[in-house]
Amino acid sequence: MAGSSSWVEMPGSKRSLIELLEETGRVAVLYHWDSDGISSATIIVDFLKSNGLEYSLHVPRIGYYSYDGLPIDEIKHSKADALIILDYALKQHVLDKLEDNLGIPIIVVDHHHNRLRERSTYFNPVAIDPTRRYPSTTWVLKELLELPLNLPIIIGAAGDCMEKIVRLPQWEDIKNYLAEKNLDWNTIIKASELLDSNYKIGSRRAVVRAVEKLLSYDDSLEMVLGDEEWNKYRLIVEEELDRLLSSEPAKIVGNVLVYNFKSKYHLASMVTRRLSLLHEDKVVVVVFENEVEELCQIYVRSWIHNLISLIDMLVEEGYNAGGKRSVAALIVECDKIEDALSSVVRLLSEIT
Ligand SMILES: [Mn+2]
Repeated sequence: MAGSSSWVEMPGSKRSLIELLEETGRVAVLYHWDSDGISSATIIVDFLKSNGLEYSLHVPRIGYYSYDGLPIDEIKHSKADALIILDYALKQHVLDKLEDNLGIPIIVVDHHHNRLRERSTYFNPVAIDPTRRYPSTTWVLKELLELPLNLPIIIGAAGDCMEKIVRLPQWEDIKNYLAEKNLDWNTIIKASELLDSNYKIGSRRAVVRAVEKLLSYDDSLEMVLGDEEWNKYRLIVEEELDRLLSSEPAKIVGNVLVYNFKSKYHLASMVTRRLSLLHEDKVVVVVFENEVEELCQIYVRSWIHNLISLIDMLVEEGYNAGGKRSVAALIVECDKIEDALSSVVRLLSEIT
């Protein structure tokens, strides 16, 4: 694999992922609840099964990116020899605490903006070189496991990039794959939205089931699109999304549109994405309260500005923030949401 060996051999990842997995008897797989996370877990499970290795599947508390959201007891009970974390960007100090508590090695595969980790095996080409663009964690896995393009890989990329995939260098390969299989990108996006509906409805069990189902569908897009459970959830969340999208911004500050939403579903990411597509020349800020989880989040999206510096500044100010070039996300205690929003708007005025 000449193309990717330069970053595979970086500090913290001296051995290849294939070698590491092959020598681990039982692997606990912890993955992000979205379609890239589900697809990444499916790729790993496929690899583990084909190599006669055992595994267990684990999903964090939906909406949480901190130590509190991790299913520690569940992972301990799995009696795994190693934990692999997919598409789920935890801060380095959280990974340290997790590794100490579990007492097993942690392997990370990710494409989110993060600091490079020396302590455990850390496969993240974007942490090595922030100028590199990776559409999805599935794409990182494609290179690490030396896989040809397949349905889970492109569903992961569709989930994270949607119609903006055409701006990425990987689009050329995807385009050829689609032409060869006589598929179109909008249908792949639809498949990714079906997978996402499992977390949007708020069901961690559905997110676990989704991996086994996607694997059993064996590259058949028709089977994915026809899944009854996912279609049922999708209808429910689309109806709720329509309700949210009908509202006006609560506030407009220069080119920043601020929206306020409350819902029992996990729609912060999706509503922000849809709004940013409606207002491509603006920065969209969404303050979102999940009434079931008492979870408050702020999402920021821009297609024009690189939000990496915003994320760094928010972290410096002590916020639990993360994301990518085009999206920043913060989790805030609900009674401190107004202060956090002021910080976001102030910092945005500095970078935009
Ligand atoms: Mn991802």
